[in-house]
Amino acid sequence: DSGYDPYAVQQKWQARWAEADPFRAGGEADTRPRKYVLGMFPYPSGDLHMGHAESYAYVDIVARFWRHRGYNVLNPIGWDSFGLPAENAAIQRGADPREWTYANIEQHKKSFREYGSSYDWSRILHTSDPEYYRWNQWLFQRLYERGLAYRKESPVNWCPNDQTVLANEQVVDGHCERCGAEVVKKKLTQWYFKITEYADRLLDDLNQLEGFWPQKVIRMQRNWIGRSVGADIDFEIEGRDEKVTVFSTRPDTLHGATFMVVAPDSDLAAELAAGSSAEVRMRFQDYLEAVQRESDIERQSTDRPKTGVFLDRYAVNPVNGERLPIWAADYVLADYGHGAVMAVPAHDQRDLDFARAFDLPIRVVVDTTAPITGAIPVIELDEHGDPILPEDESLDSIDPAKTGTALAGEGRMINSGSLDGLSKRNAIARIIEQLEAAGTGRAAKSYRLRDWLISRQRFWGTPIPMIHTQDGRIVPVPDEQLPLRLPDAAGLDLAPKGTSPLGGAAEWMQTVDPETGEAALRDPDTMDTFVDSSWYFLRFLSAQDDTQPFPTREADRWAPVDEYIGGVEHAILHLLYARFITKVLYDMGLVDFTEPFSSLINQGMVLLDGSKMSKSKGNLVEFASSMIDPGADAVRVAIAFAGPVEDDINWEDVSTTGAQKFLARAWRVAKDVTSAPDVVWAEGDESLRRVTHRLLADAPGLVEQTKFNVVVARLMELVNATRKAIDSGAGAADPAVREAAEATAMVLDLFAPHTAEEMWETLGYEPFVGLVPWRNPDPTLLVEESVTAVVQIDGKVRATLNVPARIDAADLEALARADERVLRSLGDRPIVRAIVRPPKVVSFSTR
Ligand code: ANZ
Repeated sequence: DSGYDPYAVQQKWQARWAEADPFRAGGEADTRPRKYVLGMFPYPSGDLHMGHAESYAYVDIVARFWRHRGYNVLNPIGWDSFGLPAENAAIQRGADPREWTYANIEQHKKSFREYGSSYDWSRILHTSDPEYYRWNQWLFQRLYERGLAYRKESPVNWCPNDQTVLANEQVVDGHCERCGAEVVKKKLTQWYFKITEYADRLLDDLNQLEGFWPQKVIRMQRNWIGRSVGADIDFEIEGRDEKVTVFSTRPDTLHGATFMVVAPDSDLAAELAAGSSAEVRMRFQDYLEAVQRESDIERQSTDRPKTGVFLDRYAVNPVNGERLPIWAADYVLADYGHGAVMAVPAHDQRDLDFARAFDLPIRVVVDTTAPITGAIPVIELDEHGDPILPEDESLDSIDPAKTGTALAGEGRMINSGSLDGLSKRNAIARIIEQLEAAGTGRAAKSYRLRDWLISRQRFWGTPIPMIHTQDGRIVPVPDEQLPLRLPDAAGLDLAPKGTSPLGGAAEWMQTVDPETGEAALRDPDTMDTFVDSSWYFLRFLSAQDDTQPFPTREADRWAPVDEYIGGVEHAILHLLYARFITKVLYDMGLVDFTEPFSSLINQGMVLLDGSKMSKSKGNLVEFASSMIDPGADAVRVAIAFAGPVEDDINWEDVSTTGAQKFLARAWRVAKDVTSAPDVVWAEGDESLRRVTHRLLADAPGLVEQTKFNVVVARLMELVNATRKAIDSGAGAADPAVREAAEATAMVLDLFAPHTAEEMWETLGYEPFVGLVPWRNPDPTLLVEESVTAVVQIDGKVRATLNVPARIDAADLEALARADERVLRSLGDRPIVRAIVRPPKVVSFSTR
C-alpha cells in the first residue's frame, strides 16, 4: 500500500545500467585519482550463496563510495573457473566440465546483475579460457627460466584399493576416507615453484601491511612461513665419511645433548640403518612402515607415547667429543631443518619424554633458578592484589629427570665449559662464534614454508607447457605455440587414479621436440588453480589483450589493488601465492610494487542455525532465491545492517522485512518532496539540516572504517527525522526536506542502489545518482549548540563562558579554572570548594 514496488524499481534500473554501462573505469584521459576495488573472484561451483551475497555487497559499498568521493574506480569481476568442482560434477553426472562451468558462470552473471553490483563489465575474465590460461603458461615459462619452477620426487598419499591419490583431508587415521583401506605413501615426480627462495621477503614485507590488513591474517602468514633463527651444527658420525648437520634454535644447549634423533622416513635414517646389524635393519624397517601410515599432525602431537628405534650408530659432539647414540623416532620430521636433531632432554620437552621412555641420560646445562640481570621479573598478584612471591627453588627441586618437565626458560649456563655463567642470548652468540671458528657450525635460519607443489593429476586445469624428449630432456613449449589448449574431455577417463587424465589423450600427448623435430611427449599434469588466482588482478587491467599478460603501464596506473575484499578462508594460501608471484613480477621489472593488495577486508561468515552454510549440511540459502521475496536492495541493506563486517552473521536474525520497510519509507520521502530542485539549500528546518549534514560529515570516515552498519543506522535516523519534518513542522515544501531526501538518495546508493536511483529521478534529476559527487557538509551546521555558563566566586559572577550544550562537569570545571578573568579575580587565593552544574553554573568558594 506504500506504492513502493521493489521489483519494478529493480528491473527498471538494471535495464538502464545495462544500457548505459555507467560503471566502466575511466581511461587514460581521466584525471581523477584512481581506486582499484576488488572482491575475491568466485568459483563457479554451483549457485552463489549468502556468503557471496555478503562479500559482494561489501565490495559494492566500497566501490560506490569511492565513486561518490570523486575517484576513478576500477571494480571488475571474473571467475576462478578451473578446478575440482567442475571435474567432480563431470565425473558424477557425466557432464562436460566445460559446459557445466560456463552454464554456472551465466547463472552467476545473472545474479550479480540482479544484485545491482556496479562492475566494469567490459573486463570479464574466466581463468578456464585459453585467452587467460595461456598467460599462466607464459608465467610458468618465466619461472622456469629463472630457476623458480623445478621437478622433484615427493611422497603423496595413495590408496592402493581405489588406486588414487588422496588429499591430506581424505586420509582419516591413516585410512582412506572412502574405502577404509590403509593409505600408503607413494613417490611421484611433480612440479614445484620455489617460493622458499622468497621466504624472507614474504615475511619481512608483512611489516608494510600492518594496519592495512587484519592482524589475524598477518599473524597467520607469519606462522605459515614460520622462520626460526638458530644454528646449523655438524656432527661427525662414526663409520661415515660425511658429517650430519642438525638445525637447532638452542645451540647454547649443545653441551646438554645426550643423543641424536633422525627422521625414520629420511634417506639418512635408511642409510644409517643399512650400515647396522641385520636385527637393527629389521626393527627399523618395521618401524618405518608404521610411521609411514601416520600423518604429520599425529607425529607432532605431544600427548602420545614416544616411539623409536636405536640404530646402534653414534655421533660425536663437536664441542666435547662425547659419543651420542643415534635413534630414529617419528617426532622428528624428514622435511624440517635437516631431518635430524641433537636431543637435549633437560631443556626440550619432546626430547625429555623420549629420554624418559628409553632411559637415556639427561643433563641440565641451564640453571633456570639463577637470576638474569636486567630481566624484570613478572610478579603475579593474588585475589587480594598482594604479590605472590616465588617459592624458594633449588635446581634439585626442578630436576627434569624427576619432574618430567623440561626447563625451557631463561637462566645461566652450567656444565658447559667456557659458556658457564652466560645468559641464553650471550651463550647463543658465543657458541655460534666458537662453532664458526672451528668450522663445525654456523648461524642459520629454518622455515616451515615448503616449496609450492603445483602439479595436479587432473583434467580441468592449465596444461603444464613442457615437453619430454626421447633422450630425457625436458624443454619448454615455445612461447609462440601458447596457448597449449586442453583437449576435449569427451572420451577421457577423468576419475582420479594417480596419473593425469591428459595422459589418456593419445593424440594430444604427441608432440615434437622443438629443438630436434623428433617425436616427443607432452607433460600430462595440469597446474594448481592457485596459480590462476595468483595474478588475475593484473589481468583485469587488459583482459582482452592477446599480446601480453598485462601492460606494465596499466599496472603502474591501477595496481596494487587498493581495497581487496573476501573471506578469511583465503588468509594463507591464496594471499601468500599472490604475494609471491607479485615479487617475482617485480624482480622481472614488470610491476613497480612488491605487495599486491594494499588493504584487505575480511568479512565474517553467514551462518544458519549458528553453523556454516554448506551444501553437504543441506542448509544452504541460495543467493538468487534469497532476492526473490524481499528484493535485492532489501537483502543488501539487511546484510550491511546486520553487524560489523568482520563478525559472523546468523541469517535467521537478519530482517529483510525490516530493511524493505525502511526502503519504502525512504522512497516515500522522495515522493512527498514538493519543493523544486533549484530551491535555496541554506534554508529551512535547522534541526533536520543538522541531521543531514552530520550524516554527510560522518559517513565517509565510517565507511573507511568499514562500519557500514552504523551508516545504515544513521540513514534510518535521517529518514525518520525527515518524515517527522514533513508531517509536522514546515511540511514537504521545506527546502530542508528536499535537502534531506537528496542526501538520503546519495548515501543510500551505497546500500540500495535501485531504490536510490529511483529516489533521485523522483527528485527531478537525471541518472545516475551512483555517479554524483559527495555533498560536502556545511561546517556551521556541525558545530554543536552552545550555551552560556556563569562562573561565580564566593557568590559573585566573575565570568561567563560559551560552552557546548552537552559539556560534562569535569570539562566545564577545567574551562572555568583556566579562564583569564577567573584567575585574575582569584589572585593567590586557593579554591577550597567547587560546585559544578553543567552546562550553566560553576561556583567556586575560597573560604
Ligand atoms: C636442540 C634444542 C634444545 C632444541 C632445546 C629446542 C630446545 P622450531 O622453533 O619449530 O623451529 N628440530 C629441528 N629439526 C627438527 C625436525 N626435523 N623435526 C622435529 N624437530 C626438529 O624448532 C626448532 C627446534 O626443533 C630445534 O632446536 C630442534 O630441537 C627441533 F632446549 O635443538 B632444538
